[in-house]
Amino acid sequence: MMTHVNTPAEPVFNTPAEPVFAFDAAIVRLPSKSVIGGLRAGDGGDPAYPGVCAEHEAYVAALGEAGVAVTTLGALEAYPDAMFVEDPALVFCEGAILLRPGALSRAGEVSEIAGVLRDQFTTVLELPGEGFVEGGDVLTTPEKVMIGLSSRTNRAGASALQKLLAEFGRASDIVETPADVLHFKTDCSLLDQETVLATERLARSGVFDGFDVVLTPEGEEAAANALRVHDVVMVGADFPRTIELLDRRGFHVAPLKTTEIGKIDAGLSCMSLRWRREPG
Ligand code: CIR
Repeated sequence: MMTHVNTPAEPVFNTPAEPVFAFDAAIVRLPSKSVIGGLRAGDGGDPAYPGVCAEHEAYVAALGEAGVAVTTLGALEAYPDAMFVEDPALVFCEGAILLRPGALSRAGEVSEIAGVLRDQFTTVLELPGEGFVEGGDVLTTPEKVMIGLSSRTNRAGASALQKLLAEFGRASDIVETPADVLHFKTDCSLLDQETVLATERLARSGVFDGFDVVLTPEGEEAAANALRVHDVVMVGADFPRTIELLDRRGFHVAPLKTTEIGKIDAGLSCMSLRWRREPG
């Protein structure tokens, strides 16, 4: 007699048809005056509010020029870091995920962004359990999602996130962020389907084996948080050697000022949540 054994179904993972940087929608939030008191590890002085606003405005314009429809949310004075909307949530074409920031002062940003995500996405999942994840620690590549452990993202949060990503059909790996680096993506960004821009300290961990890795020049580590949108790579304007390097490799570089937001450890990816709404 034959016995039929039911084996548990393996999750089926998506291979996105579109490049992961072919965004057509984004959410940003205006800076609050309280941004001058934003979290920071160093002591480079407070950012100037008008300068932060100018940097944000140029960034939103650049997203628009790259073909992205931008939804702009109002400033939140109660949350100095709330303009960095990348951290309290994740967005994919399959849906959104509400996270739990590891920075206590940022916890309330999640409920502040939940409403617009519920308006814009049919599926909005919530990170279960008590672990922490911030979006700055999550890099989406064509093959998988990389979740970096950091002072803002712990293993419990990362494991809980992996299960939610599997519901979206997305494979993921938990990886390490270098010591004393705020977020995983502080030190890396995707330049194209198989190329990353990364700091030497992150790349030497081997986390990007299999990728073509472009290293940030020494002293320009903060340039690693660049942002590819369609055919444009937005790079901090204060990093001339990185700009030249990417230009020589044939990338279409758009330099954007990040001097003021850099004083509170922020870069170009942090200021938006980006996704592809329409199938290509
Ligand atoms: C913070 O420390 O949370 C903010 N001052 C900077 C957040 C930067 N976010 C990001 O890189 N995704």
